Amino acid sequence: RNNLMEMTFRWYGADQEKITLDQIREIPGVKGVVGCMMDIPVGEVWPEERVAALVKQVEDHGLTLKVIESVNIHDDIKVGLPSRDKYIENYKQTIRNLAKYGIKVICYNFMPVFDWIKSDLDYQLPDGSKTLCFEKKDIPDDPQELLDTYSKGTNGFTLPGWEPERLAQVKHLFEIYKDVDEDKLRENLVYFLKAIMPTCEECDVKMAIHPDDPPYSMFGLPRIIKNREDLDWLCNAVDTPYNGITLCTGSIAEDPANDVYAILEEFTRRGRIHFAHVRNIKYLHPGENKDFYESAHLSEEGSLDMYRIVQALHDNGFTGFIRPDHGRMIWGETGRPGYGLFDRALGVAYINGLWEALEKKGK
Ligand code: CS2
Ligand code: MN
Repeated sequence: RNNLMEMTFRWYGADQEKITLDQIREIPGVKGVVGCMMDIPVGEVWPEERVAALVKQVEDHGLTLKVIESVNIHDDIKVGLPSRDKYIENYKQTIRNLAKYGIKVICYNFMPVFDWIKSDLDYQLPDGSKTLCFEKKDIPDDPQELLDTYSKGTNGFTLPGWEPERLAQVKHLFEIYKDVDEDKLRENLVYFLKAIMPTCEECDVKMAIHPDDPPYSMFGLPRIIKNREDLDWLCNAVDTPYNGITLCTGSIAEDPANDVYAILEEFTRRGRIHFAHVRNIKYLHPGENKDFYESAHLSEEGSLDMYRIVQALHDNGFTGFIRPDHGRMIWGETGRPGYGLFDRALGVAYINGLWEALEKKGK
């Protein structure tokens, strides 16, 4: 058994962040950053020079860049429009450009229109910290209202997957998805994956889909990566390890019907989890509805057993990349909701502690 995980930390880039690479370098156990290029419009090729410069910048700070989150998928690919082939060619070129500078895993998602959805980005916890929260009653019927709230509540930072230019056309986006049901979306995902797999194999770059957040339909839009069956379908539909998963424990557990531990065990054993997002959530009204907030990582602060989560990865031979997921805002920090420095650093320390305990117990 080869238990090698690589601890990483998401970083949005010097012009998009207050958090510096020097700060990340000082978090014990962090080996690499998970990078992105938020300024490149969805669908365009990531230029080779830009990739080279980013990798150099990260490596000059003693860190590695082997994971990208995300190279987002153009809506024309998700909808299955004829123009998708052009965007798929672009995607393949981006894969080649990334591979050339050492990128090994690309995280992406296949959610129509929106990336993750929360009702409150500044939910106040009794201990004084603030966090992301989802309460169904606070999700407006009109998605435009949600967008307006988001544009006010993000402290001037662009949220991942919520590109303002794209979402300015939210009505148009809903229009183009009107005939896309779950089956159609699945078909379009398989079309995309089959088209890019030869490039991934050639370049040794693994794709890792992020589950839908929350893992059920919102605003009548189809969602297809929600539970064990969906992940099993995905793995079988394109049966190669290059077609893999970003297992986000929070997103999966947001549907209490999902057995997050069993899912982690199964897909780690199947060699399909290339990237793990480890976070805890706290159900607000268990048994009544699916409302939750994103708690501190520590088990006792939320509803998930984080020891079992890390154990499921560890004991089943996980060798991928791992990162703490969203953190709360603590110690007066302000920043991109979910992506402050302090609480995520605490998450790293905690996950590393669990991992070390498991390692030593196993010997
Ligand atoms: C989410 C997503 O996991 C997360 O942090 O905030 O934005 C996630 O990065 C994307 O869905 C992956 O494509
Ligand atoms: Mn996640």
